[in-house]
Amino acid sequence: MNTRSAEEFEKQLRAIGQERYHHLHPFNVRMHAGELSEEEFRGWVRNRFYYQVNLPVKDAFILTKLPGRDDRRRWIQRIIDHDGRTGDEGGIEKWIRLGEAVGLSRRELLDGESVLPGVRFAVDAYVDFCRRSPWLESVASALTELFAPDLLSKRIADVERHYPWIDSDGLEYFRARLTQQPKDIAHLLELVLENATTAEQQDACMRALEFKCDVLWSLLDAVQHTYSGR
Ligand code: PQQ
Repeated sequence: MNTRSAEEFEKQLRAIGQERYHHLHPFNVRMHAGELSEEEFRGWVRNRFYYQVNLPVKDAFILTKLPGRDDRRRWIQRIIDHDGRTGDEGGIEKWIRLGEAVGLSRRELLDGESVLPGVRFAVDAYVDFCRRSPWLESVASALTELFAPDLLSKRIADVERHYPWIDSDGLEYFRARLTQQPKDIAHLLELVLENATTAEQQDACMRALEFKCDVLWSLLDAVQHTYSGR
């Protein structure tokens, strides 16, 4: 296989999202259709929190491997976006507010005891992938973010419409991501498109993105199995 042009490579990466990003998962489809019970919604928020708290951890592993100072300066912002800093609440804190809006306590979220085994396995596999893979593949695994903005805008609108029992302030996490994510996406694309210069590297990036789609899919499988009995 010859090296793809950057344009063709990006097209193929985007095609992976069209086919297997978690917007297609039946649990997500039901969320948007307003079909989730309060218990199912809480189950999702509680378990997704385990993904949220691990994002800055996997980003820290990647940070140690990025070869250049400029890229590290940009990447470190991802950790700050989630962990926050004094006077600047981060994404994890905003997710806790979402938890409170659906009736979960801060303590319940932070102790992590009720995280489902399947969710734990999937998220831990993602962190481990980012810890042990070459930086290019670890970075490529975050490319699911390419597909997130469309889903997030739709999620804000559909949750507001179908779940009036959830205080709209609880959705601040998603609103903030819509403003933070474009810079992440630009950086991811720049790193991957410019540095995957052989067909083998491009293939490895595509496999990394597929793996990450599977992580997100498995998370919803586990939540659906337990909370929706399907
Ligand atoms: N993915 C990453 C990543 O892998 O580095 C970081 C984020 C995602 C976020 O900060 C998100 O908020 C996020 N949200 C969704 C979502 O709510 O559907 C999906 C994803 C994703 O595609 O991995 C991320």
